[in-house]
Amino acid sequence: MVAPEGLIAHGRGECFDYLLGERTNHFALKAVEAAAALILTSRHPVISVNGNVAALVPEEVARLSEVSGAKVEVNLFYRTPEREMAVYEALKRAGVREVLGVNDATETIPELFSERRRVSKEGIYSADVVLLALEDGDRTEALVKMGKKVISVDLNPLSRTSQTSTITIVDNATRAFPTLVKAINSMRGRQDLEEVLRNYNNRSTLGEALRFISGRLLELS
Ligand code: PTJ
Repeated sequence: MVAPEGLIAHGRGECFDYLLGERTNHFALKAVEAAAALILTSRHPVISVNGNVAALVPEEVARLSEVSGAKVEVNLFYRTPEREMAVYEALKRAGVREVLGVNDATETIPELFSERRRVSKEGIYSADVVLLALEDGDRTEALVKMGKKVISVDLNPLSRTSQTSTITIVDNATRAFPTLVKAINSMRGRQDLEEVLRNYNNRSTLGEALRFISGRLLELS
């Protein structure tokens, strides 16, 4: 399921997780609250799944899709029929009812080239909100340029995905997905969701993450 480059991405993430203390910090919780508000007020949310996400959190993707009504789409950077099928089957085994992006990736994301462009018309192409994790910066940026709101899960607050997303959850995907499921369940029906979104500032959340890492390194040294 995972591309060799995905293993490198995973290792990079582990390094940042050490710097973050391997726990969900206050800035991640703030981003999760905003992400839950955005998903609950969205018209057509979609969870974009690559090889790393399918390997790390397939059940959590199924649960998130169930509680939020978000569609699930396979979207691979290194797309091969074998990897497509492996990710599709992992999601199905985990309980995702409908998996888009395998036989129906007929639309294209402008500004991206070759196989990375292909997306489903019912999924990412028509989504207003896309949730992704461990994702490549070019693709995140292209989705934002298409007018999508992007929620990303990324342990590195300096990555281009983190820097260009609408909401960045700086946390391990294995902790962030279950936290987001809980937040959606507890915030459903709240009247102040728009206000939560208005008060959220991703720049300052990323700044908090960097200050946390810096403070932790000083403390440890
Ligand atoms: O499966 P494909 O073909 O779509 O390929 C996926 C690739 C390899 C293209 C994709 O994962 C990738 O390129 O990722 P990057 O650009 O290396 O970025 C991955 C980001 O995720 C880095 O900033 C890592 O620090 C971060 N990361 C790694 N592990 C985790 C993580 N973030 C959250 N949770 C993790 N467990």
